[in-house]
Amino acid sequence: MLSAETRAAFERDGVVKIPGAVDGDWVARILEDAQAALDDPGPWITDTNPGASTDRLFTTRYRWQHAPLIRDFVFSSPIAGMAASLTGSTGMRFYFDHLLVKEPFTSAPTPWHQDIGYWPFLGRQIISAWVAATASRVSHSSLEFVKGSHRWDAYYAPESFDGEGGWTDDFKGEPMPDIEAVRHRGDCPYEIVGFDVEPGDAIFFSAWIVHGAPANVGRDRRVALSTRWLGDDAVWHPHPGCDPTVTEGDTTAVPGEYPADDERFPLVYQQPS
Ligand SMILES: O=C(O)CCC(=O)C(=O)O
Repeated sequence: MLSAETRAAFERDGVVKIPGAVDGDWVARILEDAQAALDDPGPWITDTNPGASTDRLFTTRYRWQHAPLIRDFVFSSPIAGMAASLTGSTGMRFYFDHLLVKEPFTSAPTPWHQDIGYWPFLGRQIISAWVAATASRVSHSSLEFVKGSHRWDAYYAPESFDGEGGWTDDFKGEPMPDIEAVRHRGDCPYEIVGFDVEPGDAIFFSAWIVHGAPANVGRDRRVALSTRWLGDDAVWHPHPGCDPTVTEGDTTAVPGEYPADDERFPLVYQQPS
């Protein structure tokens, strides 16, 4: 159980950092898994510079059913319980894993975006846990957030991380405001907060918060494992332009209803009664 202060900060800001959320063993295993994933990436990847050791954003997702580390991490790390505590949810179902590697001198930022439009779900208790496996400063591509934007009445169109389009193009809706264009202006309406991280720190954030990450200007690889979690109020909401890793044909979840599909979205945490 996290402190009342931490939970209040999450409710207010839409994001909190939990220092040392996972221990060094998990960190070592995530780093090992990242190398394995670069060598054998799986079907759901973004790769801006295949094979390169610099200037490359590589992501792979939805590996939990066959990658042993990811499976162990989902079911045995403390992350699910923390996600429940922060959202005030009694249960936490798992949605998917997303490993993100930014090689040294990666010029492309992670674009400002809101996660919820990418996903076939709606609900306020949907949360991500981005666990750093390497130290990273905001100036070296750690995450930034528009504080409080999870409370905006907004549902923005997703966009691809590599700028190449793809399944996100099918979404018809409001585009993300150009946060970068105004962030340094005196009249910028947004309060932007970034988090420097050490290995094992976790940044938990609402699926509704606007976030991104600058380029990696450093000499070090940046590695993080983001896991996505569904709380009690999540409902299945497939729509054009949403992530095709799990589609309507793959699940027993019913549109507009809680996704009680133990195979696709396993219940990993249940608050003791
Ligand atoms: O690691 C990054 O650069 C972006 C991560 C992100 O947007 C996420 O986990 O939702």
